[in-house]
Order: sequence, then structure tokens, then C-alpha cells
Amino acid sequence: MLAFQSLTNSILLAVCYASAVSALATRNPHLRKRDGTPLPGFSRKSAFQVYGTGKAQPATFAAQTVDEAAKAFVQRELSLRPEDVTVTTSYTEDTVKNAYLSQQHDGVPFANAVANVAMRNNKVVAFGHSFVNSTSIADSQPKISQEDAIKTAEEQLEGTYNGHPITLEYLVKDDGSVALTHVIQTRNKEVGTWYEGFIDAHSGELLGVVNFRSDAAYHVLPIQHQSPDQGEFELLTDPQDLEASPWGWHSVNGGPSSGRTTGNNIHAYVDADRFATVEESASGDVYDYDLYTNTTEPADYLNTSATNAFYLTNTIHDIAYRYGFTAYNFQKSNADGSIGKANDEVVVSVHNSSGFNNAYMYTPADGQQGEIAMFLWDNATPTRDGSLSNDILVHEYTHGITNRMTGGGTGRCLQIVEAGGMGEGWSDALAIWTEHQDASTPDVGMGVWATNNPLGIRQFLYSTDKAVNPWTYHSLLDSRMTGVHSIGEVWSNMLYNVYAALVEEHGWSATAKTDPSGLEGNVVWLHLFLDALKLQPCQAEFVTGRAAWIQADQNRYNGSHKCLLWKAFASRGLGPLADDNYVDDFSVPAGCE
Ligand SMILES: *[C@@H]1O[C@H](CO)[C@@H](O)[C@H](O)[C@H]1NC(C)=O
Ligand SMILES: *[C@@H]1O[C@H](CO)[C@@H](O)[C@H](O)[C@H]1NC(C)=O
Ligand SMILES: *[C@@H]1O[C@H](CO)[C@@H](O)[C@H](O)[C@H]1NC(C)=O
Ligand SMILES: *[C@@H]1O[C@H](CO)[C@@H](O)[C@H](O)[C@H]1NC(C)=O
Ligand SMILES: *[C@@H]1O[C@H](CO)[C@@H](O)[C@H](O)[C@H]1NC(C)=O
Ligand SMILES: [Ca+2]
Ligand SMILES: [Zn+2]
Repeated sequence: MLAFQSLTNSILLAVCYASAVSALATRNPHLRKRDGTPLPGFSRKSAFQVYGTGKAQPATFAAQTVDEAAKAFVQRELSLRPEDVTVTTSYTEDTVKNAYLSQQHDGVPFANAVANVAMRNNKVVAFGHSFVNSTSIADSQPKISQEDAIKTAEEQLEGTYNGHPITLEYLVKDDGSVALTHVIQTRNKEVGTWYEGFIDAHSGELLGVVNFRSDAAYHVLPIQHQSPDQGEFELLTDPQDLEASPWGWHSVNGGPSSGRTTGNNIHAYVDADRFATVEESASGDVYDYDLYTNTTEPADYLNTSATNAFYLTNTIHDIAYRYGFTAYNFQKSNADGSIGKANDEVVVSVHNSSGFNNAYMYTPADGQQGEIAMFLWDNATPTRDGSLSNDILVHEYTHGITNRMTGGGTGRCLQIVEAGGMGEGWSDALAIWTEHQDASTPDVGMGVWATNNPLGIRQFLYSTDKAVNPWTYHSLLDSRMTGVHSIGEVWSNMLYNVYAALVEEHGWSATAKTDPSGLEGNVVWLHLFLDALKLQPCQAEFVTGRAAWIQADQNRYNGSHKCLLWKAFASRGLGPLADDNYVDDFSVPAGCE
């Protein structure tokens, strides 16, 4: 078990639904076959007008039913014959009457030439439409049979026809011409798709697809914000990185979505009840629990906490995966190609009642589930919640990364005190890496919000300035070094100095979390971080850890950052002459002066 802080130290947008009727003219770029081939979307921009208190209508209007009035209005506005307009549905709410209409030709309705009219006090208050004046309309008699259209739909949409009655509808194409289509629903319960395909009833081609599934969305504190006082909660749509989590965050090996905060990488649940995962709040994977405010008690925003913990730990899985945590990692299935044993996703206990003012992670060997316990912090009022403190979540999951990557997945290689201290240091360092929003390298603390203390839970802020953070290699002998967390402060601050030097020299990439291919300083830093874990020996020490970073740079970048790394480590006493006697060496190797 690795605690977040030593126990003695107890001082302590609109949502993008890919829905059937979208006002967006652009097509959904996520609509693809499983091999990545794009599918034709379904959308047509509508003209829309609102009329304030209302647009006056002829005297007859008042006596008409909602449907009659709306139909007559649309006919008048667009100079259409009665047989060209049909009311699809209508209803009255409070004082507003709403009608939805579609264009029609030869008795066949249009799928994507539609209108909506809102009426109030016998006036029209809003009107939207995507009707067309087309001179090229396909014949209303189909040439392709329904059976053939089903075959095409099933093949193209990689699912099975669900038996829903097939309709014949006109579909306006991008060029304004109008095709006659068979409309067929297909589902694939294994991969979680439900589509409606528009198959050209003359050519047999798939012309359009409606996706009934909403994108995954999570009401969370985005990872770059350390804690709720540092940024706003947002409803993030599809934050999963499909390169790192090819089945998303709720499916195992392409199986159906769990519909809950459980999946291939993470099982986030409440306290000790492993069945108490949070359920999606609407269709699709939508976890929109907007329950937190800075005066709410944690029990009243539990679902927000579990959603945030689920999002955050999955995101760290995805980032680490991109940078090489693909062996001995934590996944239920390794069918994505991960090396090692499966059935070891991380289970995260949110609002864990076994403690306060801390958090911890268990990392058994590859093949056994990791466990994270997130506590409440009751030294502030109202009580603060570790599951909303992104730095604490990253810190905990990173224990899993370092314990698994050092020594080949045994979970036994960061056991001596110095190695355990480095473990704490890596965890803080990676948390800070996720928080940068530009190339600046400010002084930064850990657990500042959770403890409601500007210094957070460490003795100094992390800093390149020795006046702010004085720790050097020799500090390991300091009387203030009372355990792994203090040792971790020294290591983490060295790594922060390395980070600052790399970013100063090579710039900063805003896309580093999902794109590890750049040569910017923050990208290089995270590559070296993970590469070095694989290289370093079991029970690493500062000296061997530093040697692993320099070797990692040789392996990946031909040693092009060698002198920069030496200088940064040496600035904190870990130069080439530093050895196990903890004497600071501020020199650099010949050739790097
Ligand atoms: C079709 O064109 C006529 C003449 O320009 C116009 O009055 C009418 O509103 C148009 N109808 C539609 C559906 O755009
Ligand atoms: C707290 O988390 C631990 C670690 O995963 C778990 O074993 C335990 O059941 C959780 N709840 C309580 C009340 O201890
Ligand atoms: C939290 O989620 C559960 C389902 O997982 C639901 O039953 C409950 O109503 C939600 N609570 C709130 C306050 O939304
Ligand atoms: C809570 O948030 C409000 C508005 O967002 C802010 O004005 C207030 O200072 C905050 N209170 C605390 C205790 O952080
Ligand atoms: C490293 O050197 C090799 C051979 O000299 C070269 O092919 C490669 O592109 C270099 N890589 C980098 C990152 O500089
Ligand atoms: Ca594993
Ligand atoms: Zn820790």
C-alpha cells in the first residue's frame, strides 16, 4: 500500500449528441465502420427565424387546429401545394403549440426536408425548415427490393436488421437532388451500435446513416485542472483515446457497453460495495451528474465524484499507454495487444470510508487487480473530496505505473525506502505534468485544495528556484527526511527541474496527452519517464534512476538531450560523482560544461 501522504504528517457547449436531427451542417467525423472507413452521415442545415411576440397570421388561423394552422403557414411561406406538406407530429405545452412537418412528393415523405413551427397567441413565434425546391426528384417507385436493401444495410453497417418496419422516404443529397430510399434499422449488440441506413431504392447505394447512439460524455473536472478551485467542471464528450482504449472506457474487448463506471481499464465504485458503480444518466454513455458546488457536502455529489475518478484514472491509463505502458499494465482484456496478464483492471473505491485525509493504491503483480482507495478530507469545511482532486488521482494511479514497469510487472521492485521514495516522487511529478497548460513552469504544490493549505501536503512547493525549494541529493540525509514522502519530494523536484530545462529548450506541445510523436520538451520528458522505468533495476535508487533517464535518452533520441539532462540533475547535486554516500556533486561530465 502506498499512501498519498505519510500518516504521521497529518497536518495537514453544448453537448454533442450525434442525434437523429442535427442542426449542424457538418457530418459527424466519428461515424465510421470498425475498420475506420467513414460512413455517410445525415444532416441538413435548417433556416430558422424567431419572431419575438409573434408574426401575425390571417384571421382563419385562430379557428384552425394546430396541425391545420402549421401546415397552412408552411404552405404560404414556402409557396407549396397542400400535397407537398405533411404534419409529422404536434403538441401543446403551456402556452406554446409546436408542430413538426416534412416535405412530401408523390405521397412519399422526405427524411431530411423537415420543418418546425411554434405558435403562441394565434401568432407564429418560431419557424425552422430545410425544405427544398428540387427539380431532380427520383421516381417514387422503388427498383431495388427491401430484401436487397436489408443485405446492403447489414453489410455496410456491420449489424443485423432489427425487424423495425421498413419505410420508403425521400432523402435530399448534398447536391440538392433527391433520392428515393428504403430506411432500415440495424443493430450490433456486441459492439454497441444502432443505426438507421438510407439505401437508395434505385441504385442500392448506402446514402445516409443516422446514429441513435449518443457519444460518451462525462461531467468532470478536466485533467489539466488540479482541483475544483483551479478550473470549471465541464461535460466532456468522448474524452477516451481510442488508440489507447480501442473499445472505449465501458466495453471489454469490443463487448457491449457496461452502461456504468466500469470497463476494461477501471472499475470505479462507491466505498466498499463493488456493485455500486454509477450508471449512465441517459441513453448512450452519458454521465452528466452536475452535483458539485463548493458548499455542497460530498455525500450529495457522490455520482460526480465517481464519474470524475473514473474519467481521470482512465485518462491516465490512456496517456501512459500512449507513452509505452503496454506491458504488465492494468486491463481486463489484453486483446488490444498489451503484453502480460489480463484481468487486472484497477478498482477505484470512491468516498472510501476506511480513512480520511489521504488516499492509497495497492499494486500487486501483473494479473491481479490494482486497488485505489480515495478518501474524504475532513480538515476543511465543507469536507473536501479526494476524488475531485485530480492531482491525488493521478498520483495514485502512477504508483501502479511505476510499480509495474520497474522490474517487469512483479510489483516488488520499489520496496526499499529510497525506491519507495522515488515512487512518491514519480507520482507527484506525473500529476504536475498533466496540469501544465502552456510552456510556463510555475512553482506548484500537491494536495493544496484537499488540505486547504497553500503549501499542500509537501514541505515545499516544487520549483526550479532553490530559494523556494532547496532540496538536493544530499538532503536525503536531512533530519526532515522522515520517510518515503520526503524522499519523494527531492526526486520529484529533480524531475521538475529536468522538465523545466527540456521545455525551455524544446518548447511545449499542447497535444502531448494524446500525441507522443513530437520532439517538444514535455513529450520528451514523458517518454524518458516511462522508458527509464523499464530500464532501471529493481529497487532503484537516485543514482540508478538518473542513469536510466540518460540511457533512455540515448535509446530513443540518440542522446541528444544528454547534457541537458546531466545539467538538470547536477543542479540538484546528482552529478556524475554522486554515489551512495549522498554527497552532492554539481559537476557535469566532460563535454557538457
Ligand atoms: C422555392 O422557390 C420559390 C420561388 O423562389 C420560393 O418562393 C419558395 O419559398 C421556395 N421554396 C422552398 C421550399 O425553398
Ligand atoms: C476501501 O478501499 C479498499 C481498497 O480497495 C477496499 O478494499 C475497501 O473495501 C474499501 N472500503 C472500505 C470501507 O474499506
Ligand atoms: C446516482 O446514480 C445512481 C445510479 O447509478 C442513481 O440511481 C442515483 O439517482 C444517482 N444520484 C443522483 C443524485 O443523481
Ligand atoms: C465558492 O464559489 C463562489 C462562486 O463560484 C465563490 O465566490 C466563493 O468564493 C467560493 N467559496 C469558497 C469557500 O471557495
Ligand atoms: C539516431 O541515429 C540513427 C542512426 O545514426 C538515425 O537513423 C536516427 O534517425 C537518429 N534518431 C534521432 C531521434 O535522432
Ligand atoms: Ca496486466
Ligand atoms: Zn503516494
